Amino acid sequence: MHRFEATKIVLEQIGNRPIVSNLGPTTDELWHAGHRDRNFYTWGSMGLCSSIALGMALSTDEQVVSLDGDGSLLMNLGTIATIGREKPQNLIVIVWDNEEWGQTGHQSSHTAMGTDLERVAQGCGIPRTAKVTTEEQLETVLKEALNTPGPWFIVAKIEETEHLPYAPIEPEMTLYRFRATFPRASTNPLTEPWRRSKKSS
Ligand SMILES: Cc1ncc(C[n+]2csc(CCOP(=O)(O)OP(=O)(O)O)c2C)c(N)n1
Ligand SMILES: [Mg+2]
Repeated sequence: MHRFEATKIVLEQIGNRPIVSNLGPTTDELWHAGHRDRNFYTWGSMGLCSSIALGMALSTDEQVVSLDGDGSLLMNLGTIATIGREKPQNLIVIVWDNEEWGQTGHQSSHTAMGTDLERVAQGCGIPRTAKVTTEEQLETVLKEALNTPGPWFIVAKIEETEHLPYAPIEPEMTLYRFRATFPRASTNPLTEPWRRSKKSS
C-alpha cells in the first residue's frame, strides 16, 4: 500500500471531518490528494500531530482524524499514553508506518527493528486498534472506526515511494482557514482558544 493512494481512501471516507497531518510527505500528499479547509497541516512540529488531534478531539464533539508517522510518534510516544488515559471517543489515529524517517533520508525507524506501535497502543489502554497492510483493509477498518466509538489507533503499513513536491503550506493561513470551519460557539476552544475546553470546565 502506498501512502498517496491510502490518503485518497481516507479522504473518500471521512466527509467533512477534520484531519491533522504529520509533517513532511504526509502533509504534502494530503494536500495533493485533496486540499480542503479542514486539513490542519503540521509543518516542522515533529511528534505533535496526534497531540494536536487529541487536543482538538477533547474540544469538539466531531470526530477528528490524525494522520501520523511512525518516526514522529516514536519521538513522542507519551502522546499514545495520554490518548489511552483520556480516551476521547471521537479520535481516530492512523499511523502511516513506512518503518523509516522518510523525509530526512530514509533511515530505518524502530518499527523496522521490532517495535510494534499497535501493541504499544494496546498497552496504553487504547480500546480499538488495528493493523492494515492493504487498501481494502484500510477502507474496511476506517468504515468501522467512523461508526464505532474510539479512540481508534490504526497502524497502516506502507511502502515508501518517490515523494511528491512540497505543498505550499503557510502555517498562519492553515490555522485561520481551519478555525473558520468550526461554528463560533462561545465555549468552542477551536475558534476561541482562550476559553476553557469542555473537559476542563
Ligand atoms: C524536533 C524535530 N526533529 C527532527 C526533525 C526533522 N524531521 C523532519 S521529518 C522527519 C522524519 C519524520 O518521520 P515520520 O514521522 O516517520 O514521517 P515520514 O517522513 O517517514 O513520512 C524528521 C526527522 C524535525 N522537523 N523536528
Ligand atoms: Mg516514517
